[in-house]
Amino acid sequence: MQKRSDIGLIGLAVMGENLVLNMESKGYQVSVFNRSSEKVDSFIKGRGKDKNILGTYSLSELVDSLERPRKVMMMIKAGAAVDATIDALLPLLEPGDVIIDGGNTHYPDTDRRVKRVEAKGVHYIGAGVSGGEEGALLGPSIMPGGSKVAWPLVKPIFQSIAAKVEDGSPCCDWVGEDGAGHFVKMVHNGIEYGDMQLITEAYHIMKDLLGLSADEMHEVFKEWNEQELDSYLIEITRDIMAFKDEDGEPLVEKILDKAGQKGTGKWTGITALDLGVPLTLIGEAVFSRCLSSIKDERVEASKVLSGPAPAFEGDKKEFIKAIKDALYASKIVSYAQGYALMRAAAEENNWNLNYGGIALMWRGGCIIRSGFLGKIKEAYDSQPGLTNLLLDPYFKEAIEKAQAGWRKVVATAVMNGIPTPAFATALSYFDGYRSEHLPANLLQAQRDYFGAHTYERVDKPRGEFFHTNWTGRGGDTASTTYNV
Ligand code: NBP
Repeated sequence: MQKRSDIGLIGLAVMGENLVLNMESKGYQVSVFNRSSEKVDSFIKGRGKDKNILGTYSLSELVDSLERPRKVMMMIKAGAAVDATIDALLPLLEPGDVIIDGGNTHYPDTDRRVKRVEAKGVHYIGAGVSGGEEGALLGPSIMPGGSKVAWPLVKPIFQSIAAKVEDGSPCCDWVGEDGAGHFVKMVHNGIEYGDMQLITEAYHIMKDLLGLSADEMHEVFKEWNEQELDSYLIEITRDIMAFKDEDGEPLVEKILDKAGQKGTGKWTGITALDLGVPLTLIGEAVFSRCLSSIKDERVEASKVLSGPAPAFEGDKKEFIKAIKDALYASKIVSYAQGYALMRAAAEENNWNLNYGGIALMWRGGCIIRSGFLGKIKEAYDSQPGLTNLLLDPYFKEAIEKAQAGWRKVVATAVMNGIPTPAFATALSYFDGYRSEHLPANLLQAQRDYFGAHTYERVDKPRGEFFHTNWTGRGGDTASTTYNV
């Protein structure tokens, strides 16, 4: 191992180790560094043994071991650790070198770091990496953004280690400027929250209303995974349903119903609120985890508050089909909302996002991978300026087909006291989005009544604002008209 390494990687935890092994397996020589040096030793002597991997014990040793322009990738805990590592790296690097952050960084931090690092003549790439441990080793989805001039320098490495779809296209392409890569990764994670919530709602109805056993649900998910819902998350749900604890009972039923979260769904929701985008399904998915997490409070409330006892009458097989329709239609709405968020962010930040390319990046390697994303890619490839996915002919037809079953499931769940916040909010969004008239006229009247916030009229040109002295006691002075 005489030559200098092609890339350096900092952070030998689960993601870093596996990415290094993936890169090495594709013919790249990789130098590695970890804050706690014993992890370098154990990696070099363990999984990295007899491989084209060079252990280093200081950042300067790492940097000195790299081919110019140097490429240094951080795979460490997001936040202050990333800033501290950049601080330590910058004096060691030269203009033209590249720092890459592959962690789960919040995109405004990447926006800030791109500017800071570029001011020193060094390039900066914030790359979302999805796929967990196995993806990192065998092919993750990688979403890079930041200093575009640096993309050709890292492209061969990233595209060779990324997951590939059937035709061999890599699930990695340039996303956009500044923090666009980490932004798209954040939306990916938000959509993942939504997909998971939808599956849990289907499970809840099948279990508590239809009385299906885990084995029966295993068969249902198995069948769904062979149809239009085919996806990694349906596939693992199928397998979870079949997984038995030591006593032969389904393990899933022994797991406490208290969901955790690490913040990316919350960030997606906050960004949507900031940009004024109705991202209702992901919002409900985050809040559902919050509601689940107050388990003790719910246990107490269950002793006090009552509702209908679920009782199903009808054809179970038909109803299972309707649940599939509800899940599919809601999933289309969730992706439509996620794409609307990306469009709004692109406009706000002057990013030139490639929407079809993003669908392709999510098509393989990552947690939300599915055949469905191939259809989204086709939709944006044929209409790059598509305002809303619901208006694409394929998805319009799919929703039309699923609509009756979707409505039946939401209504039945409501009547039986089974919460389906994501199915229901998706349907409300769909009904709202397809409405020429919404009751916001009354809302504007209320705002003008109590706060002189003014309103526009349907019989006057847009942009002309009126105030009415509703009670005769108010004056004619109106509040300033602006939107936040
Ligand atoms: P962790 O997120 O658990 O981070 C551990 C690594 O960060 C170790 O190498 C640790 O060094 C290093 N580190 C810490 Br903690 N503080 C540091 C500091 N101040 N300076 C330098 N290094 C520091 O590892 P991970 O699960 O492999 O994830 C790495 C990144 O990838 C994270 O941003 C994560 O959110 C993201 N990600 C994770 C997954 C996943 O499935 N796990 C998937 C996709 C993305 P030490 O050994 O000295 O403590």
